[in-house]
Formats: sequence, structure tokens, C-alpha cells
Amino acid sequence: KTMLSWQRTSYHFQPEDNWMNDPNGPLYYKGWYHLFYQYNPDSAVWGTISWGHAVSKDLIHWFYLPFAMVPDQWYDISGVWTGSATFLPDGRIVMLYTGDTVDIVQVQCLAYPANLSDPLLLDWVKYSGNPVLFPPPGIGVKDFRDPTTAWLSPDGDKWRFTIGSKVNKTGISLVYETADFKSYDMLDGYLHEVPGTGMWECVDFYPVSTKEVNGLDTSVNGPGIKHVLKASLDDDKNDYYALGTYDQFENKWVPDDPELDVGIGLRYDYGKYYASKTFYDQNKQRRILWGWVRETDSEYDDLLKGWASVQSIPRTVVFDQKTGSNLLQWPVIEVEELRSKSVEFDNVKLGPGSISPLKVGSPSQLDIVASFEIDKDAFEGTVEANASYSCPTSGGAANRGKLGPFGIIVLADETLSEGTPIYFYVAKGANGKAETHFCADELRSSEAPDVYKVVYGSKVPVIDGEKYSLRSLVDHSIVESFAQGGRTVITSRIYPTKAINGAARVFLFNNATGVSVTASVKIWNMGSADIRHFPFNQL
Ligand code: DQQ
Repeated sequence: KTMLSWQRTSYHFQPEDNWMNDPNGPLYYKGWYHLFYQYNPDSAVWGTISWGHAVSKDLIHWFYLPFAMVPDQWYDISGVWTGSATFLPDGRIVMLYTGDTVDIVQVQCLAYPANLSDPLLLDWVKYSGNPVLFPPPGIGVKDFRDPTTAWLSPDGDKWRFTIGSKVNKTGISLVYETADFKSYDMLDGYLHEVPGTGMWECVDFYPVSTKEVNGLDTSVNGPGIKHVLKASLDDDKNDYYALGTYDQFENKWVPDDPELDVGIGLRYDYGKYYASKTFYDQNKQRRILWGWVRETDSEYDDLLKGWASVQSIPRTVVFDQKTGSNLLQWPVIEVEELRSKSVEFDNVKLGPGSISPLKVGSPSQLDIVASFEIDKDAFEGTVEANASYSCPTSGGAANRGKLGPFGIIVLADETLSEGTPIYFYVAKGANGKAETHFCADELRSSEAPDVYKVVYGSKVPVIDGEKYSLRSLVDHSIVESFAQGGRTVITSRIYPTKAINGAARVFLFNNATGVSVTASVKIWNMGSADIRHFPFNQL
């Protein structure tokens, strides 16, 4: 256990021990942010799931609370699975979740707080009429799970929510309508379907403003609003979203761009990130995204260290008004409370093939903000360069092109035998048009033999006049990286054997052959979050 104890994160949410997966029912209530999560209290691998529960004033420091729900009824005895919260106008809270029954059938269940005057929402009551929904005809008993937060129907007198499923290989989202959360009607047709995408887990569906910067409550619709539809694809374990329009009268969602439909287009994150869920934070008028970040080491190591998985740093999500074609994700502002001492490196010149160490205080807990400019003449003089580049098949940062890669290397050891480059790679087509890729190369991240190591990444839109900019949050075994203000995001789990704690190093690099790069970097040491049991005995 101690051998791997440095891998524990210092400012990401994780339980004290054992296995965690999906975030569930996040909400803000009477001064507290609540996070529930899929939790197996018996082991560091997935098993019979309960709902863990924690609260925070600021989304960074947390108190563990007693379990909100455990598998104790015939309809959820095989697992209290993922669900979402809805606030009713009278102040009540309803939690819809999936139960895995004694016969391994997926059913939907209703729970609510026993005592609304308790800000901690400690006690949850399972409705006596549970389960409230069985799989409908034509839907497999193991293909019916993860109800969303509900939104109001056009007349405002009923609630709707969606549940992911599949028919053959087509991913679908079913929509139900209810006035009282006790009896429900399934609406005709689907909210949306995409052939070939398989089972849709943890569907999320919410409005974003195309004009304002604030987030929107789930029921808001009208002019100046687009709807995001997200599905977690069971077949490839990634979270895919698309922007589109929701016709509430037809109860259909239509993607803006059919080529960027759900499951075939954009991802929230091109690294390890799954089963995410948003909620509207009425405290700060923003929409916040939580995501489950699993391990990429072996199950054996997880059992050895006694825990598995972390939650991402919560991110605010807004529509990108500059591109009009993607979301922007950004770590919640509260994470900046953890910033302490900073160092700055301005206008560092990086010739082709150069690397430059940066002296930082706490190399395993950092918030790094960096921007890069490439030599304009060399860029314009380049006619064509690596037009068919793609991060996952590129071979990583060691592979040199004319206009890339350049970026940072984190969690490296002094000799660079271990290290994880986070970088940009500019490609240029025969038509002279540039495309920028944002990648995280884990190929040399660890000398441990049984660790999953790949190159993650995707394209990132860069608008004329913008520098290449990135932000990376480094926390021992996790690095979350955001390019161009959060247009493309990559989360890495990293298990170095040498670049640990104070032995880790940070570098700037430019491995392009045809262009020099000017970098400016600011790096903060990050403190640790206070995450502990709620001090009931001190009340
Ligand atoms: N995890 C839950 C399910 C969900 C899956 C079970 C996604 O409800 O579909 O732990 O990770």
C-alpha cells in the first residue's frame, strides 16, 4: 500500500478507500454542494454499488457523509446505480436512479430527502411505490439506465427526463413524462438516436446560452439557446456530446451538424473521462460538469493501493461563442484558491529541437498556464506539413514535423527517461489551411510494466490572432489539460516510477523541425484540498 501511496491525488475528490465510479445527483442546497457517487465499499474494483455522499462549500474541500443509499430493496439489491436530481418549484428534491434488481433487471426508482430542513440531506427515503419504471417492450432488461435531471414540458405542468438505451446497435434516448414522479408516460419516438453507437449510458441533456456567459437551469428553452445532448458510449467508454436544437413540441433534438452527431463527433475529453453529469448551480448561475476518471494501471495495483478512481476537477461548461461549434470547459474558479507561490517565464525562445527545464516549487501539484507563438514567416513559408496528422496514431512527441510538436512536459524525471508531453502540433494541408492538434503523449509516462500508455488528443480550433494556449492541472497521478480556453480537453492518469513527488520536473519543448517557438508560462504551486469525515462529534 505504502509503495504506491504517492499516487493518491491531493486536490481531486476521491473516497478514503475502495472503488468509485460515476458522479450522481450533484446539486447545490442551502449553502452546500452535494456530490453523490457510485461506490463499492468492499473492494477497489467495481461490485455491488452504494451511493457515497460528500458535501463541500466550494467544490474543492469536502466532507464525507454517511452513504445516501445502499442496496437494501429487491429492486436495487444488485446495485444502487446512477441517477440525477431535480428541484421542484415548491423546494422539494426528487432523485431518480436506476436499481439493478434481484433478477438483474434495470428499473427506475424514486428517492427523496427525509428532511428538507437538513442542509446536509443526510437521510434519503426510497419511495414505497418503487420501482416506478420497468424496461418498456422492445428494450432489453439490461439496457435501461441512468435517468437525467427532469425539465418542464412546454405547458409547464409536467416533467420530462430521458433515459439511455439501445435497439440493436442504435443508441437511443427514451423520454418519459410525469406530473408527480409517481406515474409516468413514455412519449412516442426518441429524443434522438444514432445508428452504430451502441448502448447510451449516463445521457445528459441541457440548454446552453448562445449569447450570455451564465449557465442555464435545465428547463430553460427559447431563442438564443442550444441544447447539448451527451451520451457515454458503453462500447468505447468515452463521453460524446453534440450541440443542437430541442423542439419541445415534437420532443425531438436535432444536431447542428449531422457529421458531429452524438457518438461520432465531439468528446468532452480525449483522455480518460466517463459517465459525466452536469448540474445547474443556482448559487453562481453556472452549469458544472463532473466526470469519473478511472485508473489506467492494473487491477492488481488498484487492489494493492486499496483504491481506484478519482473525480475530475469540476468544470464550468458554456457554449463557445467564438467558434459556435463546441463547448468550452474550464476548471471551476474555486480551484484557484489552492494556488500559492508562482513562477513566471516570459518569452522563452525555443529553437527547433530544443528543451528547457523550468524550476518549480511543488512539481507534483501544479497549475500551469502556458502560451506559445510560432515564427510567422516560417509558418507562412511552409506550404504543406503533416496534413493527415492525428494524435493517437502519431507516435507521440518524439515524432517531429515541420510545425510541431511544441508544449510542456510534466511529471518528468531529471533525465527525461519518464515524462508526459502535453503539446500542440500544427498541420497544414495542400490548400495552405492550418489545423492544430492538441495531444498528451503517455508513451514514456511510466517505466512500470503494466500501465496502459497511449497518445491521446484531437483537433482544437485556433482562431486567427490567437496564440496557442494551454492549462494543465497536475496532481500526482492525474493531469487535466485544457487547450484554447477549454475547446479541447485531455485527462491523463499517469503512474511514473521516478518522477514522483519532489523528484518530478517540468520542461518546455519544441520538437518541430521548421519553426521556432516563443513560450510564456506561469506556474502555481497547488495546495492540498481538505477532504475528511464530517465532524459530527464536534457539533
Ligand atoms: N455505471 C453505473 C450505471 C452506468 C454505469 C453502474 C456507467 O448506472 O450506466 O455503476 O459507468
